Amino acid sequence: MNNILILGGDGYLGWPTAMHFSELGYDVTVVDNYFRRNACTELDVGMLYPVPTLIERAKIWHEKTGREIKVAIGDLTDPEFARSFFNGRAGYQWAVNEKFSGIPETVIHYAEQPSAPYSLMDYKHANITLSNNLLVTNNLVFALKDFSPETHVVHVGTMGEYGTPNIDIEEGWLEIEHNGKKDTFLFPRQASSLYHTTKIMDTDLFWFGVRMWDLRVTDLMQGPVYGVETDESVIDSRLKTLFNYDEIFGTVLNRFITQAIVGYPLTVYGKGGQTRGYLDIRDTLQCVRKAVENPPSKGKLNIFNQIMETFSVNELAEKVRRIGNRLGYGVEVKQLENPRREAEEHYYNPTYQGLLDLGVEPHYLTDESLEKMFKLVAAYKDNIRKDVIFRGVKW
Ligand code: USQ
Repeated sequence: MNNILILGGDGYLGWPTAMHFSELGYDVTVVDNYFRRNACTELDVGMLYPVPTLIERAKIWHEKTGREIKVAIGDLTDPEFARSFFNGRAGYQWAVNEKFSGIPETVIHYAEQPSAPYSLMDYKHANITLSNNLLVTNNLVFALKDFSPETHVVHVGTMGEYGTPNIDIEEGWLEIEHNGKKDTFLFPRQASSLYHTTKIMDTDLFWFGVRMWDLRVTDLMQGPVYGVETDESVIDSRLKTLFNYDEIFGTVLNRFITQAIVGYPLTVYGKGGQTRGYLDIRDTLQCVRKAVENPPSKGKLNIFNQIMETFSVNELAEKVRRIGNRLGYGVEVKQLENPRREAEEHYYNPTYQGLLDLGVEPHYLTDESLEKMFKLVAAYKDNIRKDVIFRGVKW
């Protein structure tokens, strides 16, 4: 069976992805340097519940399913470590399990600092974001060029690469006619954080590798993800993915649900007209699976917009207020001065047909799915720390 290497396999999306492909019968190896856990400790932002280490999680997975997920702990900004997965010396001294599975046919790349506020806390965190994200991607591009140009990379980019332009957003590319001649280019990008800017630069690095060295890359422009449970995590509560609700690492809907449960007024930033494309964590897994199963030919960069429906922040707050009140929480909504610099009222019309055409079946944000999330988070109510919900990282 196809062998898959998951970079960033300990993260919010990385671990559920690892279990998903393992369950499908793929030979899965995960790599991580525990950046997210360490950053949460450094910033003292807390998580909803403690999560076993990656090595412990792989053991639990093995006990429960008989399947093996191989684990390597190490830093992919170190080029030798990154290259070791492609030159036959896989993860050498960092390897926890004995045998690696040879050169991967597919790499899923999540090994990035994923938070906009983190990237703008100060120049140090900006530098960490730039150096981690760009070096990991560049090390990967060179490892592929030097050892394994056939390997397909599925990279998780972000809808934030496009920003909020006053024109319809296409899937990755735009045909431009200029002075009577036409050509197709990457859709114009203009990010509103340094984190999002690194994702633009990732796309440029991959596009360069595709043009120069005939690499095969799929870039998934993903919107904010919500949710906790996936089909594979329900078998044991210790397999649940990590859940942040703090200002730095929590995404907006996960935050709002947590806030509603502890009676913290929902933190709508500014006018709340900021509109984004959202998706359920289970749909991330479906989309990544479809991307893996449909690799581009050599020298081609496929780009898909990975969202299932769009909402403004006000619409999300209203849904959470309504469902929260129905469940007996007295939910308040409060508009805060926006700590971010972003358009608060804008046109937003992205295309997102490509993954649906490949067969993805969306889990929409229904009252039932919201209620389920409420119940899941409420089980950990006593762990929720109000002091981490809003500290006001500004830019
Ligand atoms: N927002 C609020 N109140 C909050 C938190 C956020 O109004 O308490 C607003 C933000 O100002 C923003 C929107 O909600 O307009 C989304 O914020 P977010 O923190 O959920 O998402 P974002 O910072 O854009 O980043 C997240 C992930 C990132 C991913 C991105 C997809 O952290 O890794 O790339 O979503 S996208 O937004 O499409 O760029």
